[in-house]
Amino acid sequence: MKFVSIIMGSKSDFEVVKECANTLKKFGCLYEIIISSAHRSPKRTKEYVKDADKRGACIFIAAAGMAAHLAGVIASYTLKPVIGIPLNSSPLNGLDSLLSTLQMPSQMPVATMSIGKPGAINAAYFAMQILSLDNEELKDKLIEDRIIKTKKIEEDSSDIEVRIV
Ligand code: RP5
Repeated sequence: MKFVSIIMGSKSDFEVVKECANTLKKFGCLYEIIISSAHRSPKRTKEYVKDADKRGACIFIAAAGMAAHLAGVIASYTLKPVIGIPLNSSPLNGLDSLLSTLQMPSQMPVATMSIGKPGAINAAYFAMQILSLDNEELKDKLIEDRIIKTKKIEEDSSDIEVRIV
């Protein structure tokens, strides 16, 4: 069975990471979610990734703050795509986790999203866009979602817009 695996570095990350899980849920996308840290529980992280990979995880989403090595470490244990969510859990406002998630060496990619909640939601969308390559039902749901968003912009604008001519 195919599923998306979400891993976060700490319980304190859940408030933001649940936005990712909720987005996948909204589209009926199967996911697992666990806490495991690249630094505090490296053995658990390695074992979980290898096991989830075998059980059908087709995309890994890694969310971490501070010196955020979680996504990169996960990428070292799997060939499945890894999506990183840098979190704003430090006095550096997430710039530290953004750079440590994003700046991977050559030949070890991590698709890094924006910091915090927008990144958590985008991670789910990015994962679903990959899955929709061979899932017509999911693709149709994503197309419908785009249509709704476009209509909303037009409606919002029509309430306030002023045009010359
Ligand atoms: C990272 O350190 C976690 O991903 C979290 O964002 C940050 C702080 O963790 P806690 O000290 O709140 O557990 O590993």
